[in-house]
Amino acid sequence: MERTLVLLKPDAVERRLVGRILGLYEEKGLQITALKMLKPSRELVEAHYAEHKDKPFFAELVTYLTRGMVCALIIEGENVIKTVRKINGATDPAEAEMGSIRGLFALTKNENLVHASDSPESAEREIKLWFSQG
Ligand code: 3AN
Repeated sequence: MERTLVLLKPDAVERRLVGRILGLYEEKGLQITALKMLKPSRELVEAHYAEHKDKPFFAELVTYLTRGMVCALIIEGENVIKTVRKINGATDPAEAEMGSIRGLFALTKNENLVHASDSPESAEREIKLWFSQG
C-alpha cells in the first residue's frame, strides 16, 4: 500500500472547489486518511518546494501558497502516487486531460489548484513536513 501528500492550494479553497476535488479522489475509490486546513508558513512552503528554489517562479510560488488557507491530505491506496497525479492532470492546465482536476478547473501553470507527491520518497518527506504533529 502506498501513500501520497496532496495539497489543495489557496485558489482551490478561494474558489470553493474543495468538495468537488475531494469527491474526485473519493469517487475513484481512494481513501483519504488524514486531512487538515492550515495557512502555511513561508518556512514550510520553502521547505516543501526546496527543489524549485533556483527557478525564476520560486518567489511567486511561495507568495501564492502562503496567501491563504490550504487543505492538506494524505491519500492511501494501491499505486496512489501515479493515480492521484493522473487525476490532478499535467502541470500546465492547457496540456491536462479534460477529465482531470486541472483540465476541468484550472487555466494557468501559476495557479493550478493542486499538488501531489511525485515519488514514494517525496511522499514521506512531504508528509513529515505537513503532518509533523502526529
Ligand atoms: P507539479 O505540481 O505538477 O508536480 P512542479 O513540481 O513542476 O509541478 O511545479 C510545482 C508548482 O510550481 C506548480 N504546481 C505550479 O504552481 C508552479 N509552477 C511550475 N511551473 C511553473 C511556471 N513555469 N511558472 C509559474 N509557476 C510554475
